[in-house]
Amino acid sequence: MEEQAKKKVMLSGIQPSGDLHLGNYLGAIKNWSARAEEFDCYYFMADLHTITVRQNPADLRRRTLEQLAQYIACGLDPKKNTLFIQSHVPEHTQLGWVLNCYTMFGELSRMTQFKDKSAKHKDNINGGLFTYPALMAADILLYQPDYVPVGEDQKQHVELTRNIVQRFNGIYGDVFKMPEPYIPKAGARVMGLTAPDSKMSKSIPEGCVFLMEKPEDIQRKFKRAVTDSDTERCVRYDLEHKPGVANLMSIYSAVTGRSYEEIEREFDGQGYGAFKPAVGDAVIETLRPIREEAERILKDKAYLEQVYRAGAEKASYVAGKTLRKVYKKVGFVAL
Ligand code: ATP
Ligand code: LTN
Repeated sequence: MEEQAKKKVMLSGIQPSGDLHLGNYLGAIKNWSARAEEFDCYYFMADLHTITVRQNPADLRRRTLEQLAQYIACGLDPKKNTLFIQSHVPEHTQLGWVLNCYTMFGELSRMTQFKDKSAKHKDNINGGLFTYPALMAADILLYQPDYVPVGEDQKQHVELTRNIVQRFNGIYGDVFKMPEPYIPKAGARVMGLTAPDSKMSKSIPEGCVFLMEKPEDIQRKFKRAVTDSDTERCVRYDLEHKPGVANLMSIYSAVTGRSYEEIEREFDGQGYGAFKPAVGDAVIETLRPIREEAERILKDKAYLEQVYRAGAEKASYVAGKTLRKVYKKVGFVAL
C-alpha cells in the first residue's frame, strides 16, 4: 500500500461507441498493459461521453461489457489496474459541472473533435457534444494522474485540461496536478488498410481490423490491403512513396517485434503476394489469444460484475477525495 502511494499515476479511457480495433490496440491498450508495475493505473469505459452522439441502448450496454472483457484479455489485469465504467462513478459528472464553469466558450469552440462531430451529426449538435472536453478534464483530474496515454487526436483535449488546471489552481491554490499527454512513438497512428492516408477507424470497416473479428475476415482484409502500383513491388520502407507498404510493415513490426531491415530481408525478392498474407497471419496469431480470452471472460458475467464493482469502489474512493477538496475550495457547504 505504502509503495503503491509513491507510484506515478496513469489514466485513460475509450468510448464504447464501437468495437475495439487494431489501431486502438497498438496505439493505446498494448502500451497501457505494459505499465502496470511502474504506475498506478486507471482505465475506464467512457460511456457518459458516448451519448453526445445517439446510441442504441442495448448495443451500448453490450459494448461496454465487451470492452471491459477485451481490456482484460489484452493484458490489463484487474488486480493490478483499476478498471471501471465511467457512469458508475458519479464524481465524474459532479466535477464535470464544476469544470464547465471554468472552461471558456472560446476554448470549447476551437476543439477539432467538436467541429468534426458536429459536421457529421448536423441534426444533433447538442450541449454535451460542445462541453464534452470539460467532462474529459474531470475524468482526468479526479485521479491526479501524471500521464494520460492517448493518440494524437486527443492531445488537444489534454492541452485544454492543462489550461483548466492553470486557471483553477491560479484561483484556489494547488488543487490539481498538471497532467502530461503520453503519446507513444510506435503504433501511435495505424492507418486504414483501404486508405493508408487516413487513420484506421471503425467508421471505415473495410479498412479496419477488429479485435474480435474471425481469422478468415482478417486475412481477407490484409489480402485486399492497398499497397502501390510500383512496378518493383518490393517490400521496402518508404513512407512517402509507399505509404500502404509502410503501414503494413509497421503493423508487422509492432506484432512480431522485427525491425524494418529484418522485414525487408525476410521478404527479399518475394513481392506483395507473399508479404500481405504473412502480415495477416501475424496479426491473426496476435489477436487469437485476445479474442479467445475475451470470449471466455464475456461468458462469465459474475466475474465481470465483480471486476467493475471493485473498480468503481476504488475509483470512487480516489475521485471522492479530489471532489471534496474542490467543493470546499469553491465554497460549497460540506455535508
Ligand atoms: P474512430 O474509429 O471512430 O476514429 P477511435 O477508434 O479513434 O474512433 P477513440 O475512442 O477515439 O476511438 O480512440 C481510443 C484510443 O485509441 C485513443 O487513445 C486513440 O488515440 C487511439 N487510436 C484510435 N485509432 C487509432 C489508430 N488508427 N492508430 C493508433 N491509435 C489509435
Ligand atoms: N475523449 C476520448 C475518450 C476519453 C478519455 C478521457 C481519454 C474520455 N475521457 C480521459 C483519456 C482520458 C476519446 O474520444 N477517445
